Amino acid sequence: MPTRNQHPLSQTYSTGTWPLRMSSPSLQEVNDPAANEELESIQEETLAGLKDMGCFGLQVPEELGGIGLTNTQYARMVEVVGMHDLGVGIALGAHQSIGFKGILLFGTKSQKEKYLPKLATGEVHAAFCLTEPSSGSDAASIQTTAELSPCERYYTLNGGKIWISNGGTAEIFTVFAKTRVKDVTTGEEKDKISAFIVERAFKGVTSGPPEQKMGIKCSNTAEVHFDGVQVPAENLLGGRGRGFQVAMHILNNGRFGMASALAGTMRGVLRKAVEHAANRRQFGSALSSFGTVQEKLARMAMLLYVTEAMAYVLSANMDMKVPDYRLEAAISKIFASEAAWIVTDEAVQILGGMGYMKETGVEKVLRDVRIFRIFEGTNDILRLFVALGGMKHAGEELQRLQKSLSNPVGKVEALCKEIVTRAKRKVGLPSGLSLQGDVHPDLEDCATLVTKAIDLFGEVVESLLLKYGAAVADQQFHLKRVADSAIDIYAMAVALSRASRSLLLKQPSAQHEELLCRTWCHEAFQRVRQALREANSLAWEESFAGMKLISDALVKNGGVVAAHPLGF
Ligand code: MYA
Repeated sequence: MPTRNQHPLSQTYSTGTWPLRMSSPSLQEVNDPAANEELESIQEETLAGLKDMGCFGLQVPEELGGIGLTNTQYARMVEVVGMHDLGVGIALGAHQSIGFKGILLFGTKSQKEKYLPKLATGEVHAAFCLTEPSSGSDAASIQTTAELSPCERYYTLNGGKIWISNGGTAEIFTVFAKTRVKDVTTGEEKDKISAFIVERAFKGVTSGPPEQKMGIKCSNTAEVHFDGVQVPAENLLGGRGRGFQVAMHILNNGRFGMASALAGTMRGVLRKAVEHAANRRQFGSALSSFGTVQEKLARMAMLLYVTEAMAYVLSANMDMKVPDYRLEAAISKIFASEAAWIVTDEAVQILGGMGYMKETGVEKVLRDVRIFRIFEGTNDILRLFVALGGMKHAGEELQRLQKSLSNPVGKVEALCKEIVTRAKRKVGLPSGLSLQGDVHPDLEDCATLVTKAIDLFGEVVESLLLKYGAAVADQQFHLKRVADSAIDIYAMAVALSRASRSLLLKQPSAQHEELLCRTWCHEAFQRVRQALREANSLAWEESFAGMKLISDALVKNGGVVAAHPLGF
């Protein structure tokens, strides 16, 4: 049996011609992650090498100076970066994954021609400016304003942005600000967000010193201020009042790179953990012979397997121009960032004292990966987005049923139907809910588990919708569990698709992949069952109510309420 599972790109997807300029030495040869961290910036040699290879314009069309990679090729590229240095990944990602992505997606011909060539070569860098002191997860609440001049030739931009990746180094910013917009039907004026391309060269743009961070230290993070900045009206991006949609679209579109970058990270640390477990002897045996270590390694391998499957299903769907991939993008971001945290933490544990030492390089990765659960939409807010995004669909279906039937008995399985259907696109499985017959016969037991999980999921979503109606949006204890189930079901579906394909293609690692998939699906099914039980049972209602009271008491007391066990 092969010991290494194959990369999902190896046979499944054709990457076409690989347009990256490969004359330069490899990133691993040039880049020194420890030196970058010490410097708190990226070494010149690395930056020059990345520019030479075309890494600053990976998805910019060739005619505009980039190398025009597909999403799948981009994902494969950032996987390599993620394996070697996440800080470099963030600098590159903040530049093109979100920094100038708006120009690429929504820019006019002249905006693209003006800005993209210099950005694609890395001559100038870009940043995405959304977050403000009073506006983090609540992106719609930004306070920065952009007022149109009476002559309508420019907007005056005022406000401040915080924690902006590349904020201190970028020359070009995508900035979100409130603008007054007249409703065409009512004539009423309202504040609506608009997006702008802002140059550092414009008078009134300043940035703060680099923030001192826990990890990804070589990537620059800084405040950016706009003080009466006159932005030409032609620098409006995506239409007046369309900024929220522009921001969401950029974020959805950028999230796919996270899963692949973190898959690279996991591969790197898993290799170190395996090497140590195989070579380190205690009590007369290699660590790898002990059950507790075996369980860790197996779980790490499964998490990597699923993350890779999610990353490349998503990029493939995007390449196939699937119009709406926001749920998959959110799920992939949540899953990958949590998987990377667990895998890296377990690698530190397997490495023991060595894992805690700087020289091994894993403690740095642990610090680097922590931010991924926070930025680009915290996993908490994205869980609500996944649960509500799916339930909205299900709720509409239920309303439709309620209108057409006096007694709505139809099962509301819309979210899962949608998720599973999407997971199956491009991985060789036809659309439709039934997984039976779509998967390799050797994995039918797993397919049965996925369909059972979907049935359970549908029943619980229906029950919650009937119980709470629109107020379900406020039931965050329940929504978290609904999202957890959706994520696990999606993870089962992509693992099943990947392993089925591998078996169908008789890949050398197919038997190993079958094992990864089966073990994953059996565990995930139990988790789904448990999470759904929690979301829909009286016993857990009591527990939720208890947790709410505990939290309220802590907040009221300004900290811990229980007396110290020693009484003083
Ligand atoms: S950048 C900062 C990141 N910030 C965020 O991600 C903010 C998180 N907040 C949100 O996403 C939103 O505010 C939420 C909406 C989701 C909470 N796609 O009433 P609503 C629609 C499409 O629910 P809110 C950073 O961290 C929705 O359907 N549409 O809105 C950089 C509705 O439409 P309609 C969406 O309650 C880090 C409308 O909007 C989405 O305000 C650096 C209003 O919805 C969506 N997602 O809350 C990273 N969400 O009215 C570097 C909502 O029609 C990159 N809507 O029904 C690293 C890259 C990796 C490495 C690469 C290496 C090279």
